[in-house]
Amino acid sequence: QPAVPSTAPTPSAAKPPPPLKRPAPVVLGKDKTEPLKGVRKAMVKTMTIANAIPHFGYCDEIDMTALVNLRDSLRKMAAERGINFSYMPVILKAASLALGQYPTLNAHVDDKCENITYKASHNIGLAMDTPDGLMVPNIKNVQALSIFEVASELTRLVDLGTKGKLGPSDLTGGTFSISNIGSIGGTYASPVLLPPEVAIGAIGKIQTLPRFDAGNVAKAHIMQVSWSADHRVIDGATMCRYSNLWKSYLENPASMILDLK
Ligand code: CAO
Repeated sequence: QPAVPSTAPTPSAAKPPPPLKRPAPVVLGKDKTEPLKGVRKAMVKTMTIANAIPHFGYCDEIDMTALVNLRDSLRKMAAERGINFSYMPVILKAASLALGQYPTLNAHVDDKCENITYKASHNIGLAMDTPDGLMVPNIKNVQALSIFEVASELTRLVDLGTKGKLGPSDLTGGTFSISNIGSIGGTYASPVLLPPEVAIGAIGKIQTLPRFDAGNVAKAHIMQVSWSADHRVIDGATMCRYSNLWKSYLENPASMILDLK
């Protein structure tokens, strides 16, 4: 009896995953102690101060399917203008549009937490994995920039970060931060505040996952977000409402058009 041909792809026909980048193993032989200097010393100071602040965490998932479908054409158009276009420019602009409705999250508190200053500019910091370590340059005045201008600024900052040339003007004055840990991997995180800022978000890897759509299981592109906020001045309901608005812009990018200036 002839074998029935199968329409299912054989395992060998499946596209192999990209090879995992692995650093070369480090064999020390004996213990090594070195002073913490430069960026690492700055991280010790900032994170120690941050850890004294009572944070709370809030997480959600975002359906990025519409944005994933849109990005190829955005990327091609940006490339024609010589600019790399990842998801970050839209994520950052949506964060700024939502900050316009929730200015308490774009604020600084003083050392003793006696005063809160609502910042006029949305200088949104982005955690950057650079050869020198973790740096958080910020894109100034995101509220006044087009998404393409945010992409240009991001390209400039990534270029400087890669070359170890980020300067004080790019590294100071941040008012709110987003960390895209998902560009490396992972889903949820527990981001630590960058004082005097009062909120930070960490976004995870966009994954293709099954989700319900009108009662049917459908393929969706899902990204998790983990927010941390200073619970001395921000309450959970505000963080949740802000996140809902930011999420609505990302899940329905057309809705951003209505609020873009
Ligand atoms: N999910 C899926 N794909 C993602 C993604 C995510 N969350 N984030 C980025 N990508 C994709 C990009 O779209 C891009 O794809 P293409 O090559 O198809 O265009 C690719 O991954 C590389 O992106 P990128 O990293 O060059 O660019 P970016 O603008 O998304 O991110 C930056 C820039 C600076 C945020 C990132 O390079 C980085 O340093 N991330 C690490 C942040 C970090 O260390 N956080 C921890 C802080 S606490 O210690």
